[in-house]
Amino acid sequence: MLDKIKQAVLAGEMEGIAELTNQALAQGIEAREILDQALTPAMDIVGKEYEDGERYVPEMLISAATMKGAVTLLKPLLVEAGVKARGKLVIGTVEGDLHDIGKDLVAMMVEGAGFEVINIGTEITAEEFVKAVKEHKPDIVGMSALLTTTMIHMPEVIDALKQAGLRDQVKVMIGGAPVTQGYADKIGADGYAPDAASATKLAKSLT
Ligand code: B1M
Repeated sequence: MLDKIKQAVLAGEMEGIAELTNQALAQGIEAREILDQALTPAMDIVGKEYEDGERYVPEMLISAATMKGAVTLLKPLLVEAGVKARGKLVIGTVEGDLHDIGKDLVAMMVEGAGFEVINIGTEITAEEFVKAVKEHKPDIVGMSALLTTTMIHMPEVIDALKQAGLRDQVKVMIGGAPVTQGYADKIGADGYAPDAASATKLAKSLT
């Protein structure tokens, strides 16, 4: 059954995943086992295949959505069993930028890795990032930018976090097509990831 669930995520079988997950639970398989032995290993493979160029973005999105379908069913049971999220990520696209496909992919993959993810959307100003950090108290704040004209807002968010006295309490990770490791170093972010699979690894390493 666990292997069936793993294969369903790999194949992106969104329609069948809820039934399979419910069948597994009915057979007495624990939510934690489904997460650790089927869903997480499947997403690890998806991430690896994407990094190796064997899987493309749409296929990764479908697998991530399939995993999300199972996680939604398991979440209340995991909470009940006291399984803590691995960490909390607040993620948004910076001011003036409405690109969200990559950001949502990162959000889904990081959620798949066991994080609680609060996706605050697009065109998020520095003040709104600070407000979200105050409200949700995440371990990591993630910023995405797809335009050379909007990535310049990333250091403004870092400055606003400093001004609010919050910079020591959160790690900052950034990404998006025009963003580089050099830029992350320059603006004092804690990490940069070039794609969703690496973003998941980075989030794990930052918590
Ligand atoms: Co826009 N656009 N766009 N666009 N668009 C680009 C980015 C562009 C490169 C196209 C081009 O000219 N060749 C160009 C930017 C040029 C530049 O600044 N260097 C561009 C432009 C100019 C514009 C407009 C200004 C066009 C216009 O109106 N004149 C306009 C701006 C609107 C605005 O934001 N204010 C605009 C609008 C749009 C659409 C609305 C039509 C649409 C967005 C739809 C949406 O997102 N809901 C759109 C799209 C689709 C694109 C392209 C074609 C695709 C972007 C995408 O979704 N890629 C893009 C060209 C391209 O990239 N080929 C382009 C797929 C996605 C999975 O990859 O977003 O890179 P990506 O995310 C990756 C990584 O970057 C990383 O992981 C993701 C997954 O692997 N990553 C992170 C992303 N965020 C991360 C955060 C992390 C870590 C990793 O940590 C927090």
